[in-house]
Amino acid sequence: MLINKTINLSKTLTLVALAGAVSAASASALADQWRGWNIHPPSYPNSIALESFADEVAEKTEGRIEPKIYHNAVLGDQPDAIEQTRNGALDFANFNMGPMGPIVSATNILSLPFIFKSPDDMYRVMDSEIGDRFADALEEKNLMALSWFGSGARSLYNTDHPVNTPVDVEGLKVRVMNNDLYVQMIDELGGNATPMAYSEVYQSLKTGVIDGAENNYPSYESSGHYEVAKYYSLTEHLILPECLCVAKSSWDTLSAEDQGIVREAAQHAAVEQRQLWKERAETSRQRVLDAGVEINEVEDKAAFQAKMQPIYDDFVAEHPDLESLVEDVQAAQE
Ligand code: BDP
Repeated sequence: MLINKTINLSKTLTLVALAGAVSAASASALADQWRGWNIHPPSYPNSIALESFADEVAEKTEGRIEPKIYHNAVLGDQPDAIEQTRNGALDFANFNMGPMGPIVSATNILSLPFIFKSPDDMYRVMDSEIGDRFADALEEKNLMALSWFGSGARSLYNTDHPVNTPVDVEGLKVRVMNNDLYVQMIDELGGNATPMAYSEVYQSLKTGVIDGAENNYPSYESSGHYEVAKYYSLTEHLILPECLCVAKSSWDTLSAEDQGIVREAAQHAAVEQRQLWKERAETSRQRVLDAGVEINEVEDKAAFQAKMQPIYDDFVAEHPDLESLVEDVQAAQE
């Protein structure tokens, strides 16, 4: 009797366990497992905001979508991740508009040096109907830009000397993001541009393959570039928006309700990112100063702007269809 009872009990337990496994399996078969790409380490403002996005989406869709973020570019460098998101191998990502230029021509407008007067102007323009036009251009290439993050202003830094005037850039080997516009930008200043993946910059600075690069305070600090390139010069030549982008193929499978949830979560994430960004920019500035970095103001930014004017002229000559959008971005800041 006792033996029989034990057998029955263990059978029952097995059945219960099986039923549990089956229902868990069917729940996760129903759930959309979303893979998200991120270039930054987990403590970076963008990363924290992406995690909030993932949590809000999972919670509000009651697990119908389960986003998971892969930080530190473990799924590939940025140009590669853009391709993967366009073809649906990745579901979402935070992309900078710099490396987007070779794929979505209109976004090159955002990469024209000094196109935005300040990060606040950038936010204002991107949050307006003008930002929607950039989102439309991205959508044509299978990327849904659901909200805009900030990335401050990018400035030049190098291992050798402070940059005060364009002459100080002459002969410097400067890493740029993957975009011909940036090659031209450094060329116009008399430097030698080297397009290179972000992950390779630290080692290249250290071994002298390049002399410098350009980035905002949080990236200059979190990447450790400040340890090897100690002169940070406030040229503030690029103020680039970033998107929280979802693959169009993933987006199109969603119900209208879930699209609403995902869009709203992306907008909340942007509000959080912008606030965290502000704080982190200051913390990073202080950290690099404490580490002995020499930061210099650039008094005559107009001199840099003048040197870079041919970039505008060539861009408009090559893309006459985009001239009015360039003008609209400028006029929105007057
Ligand atoms: C950072 C951007 C990141 C870029 C990186 C770079 O947030 O998307 O990949 O600069 O310079 O500021 O490559």
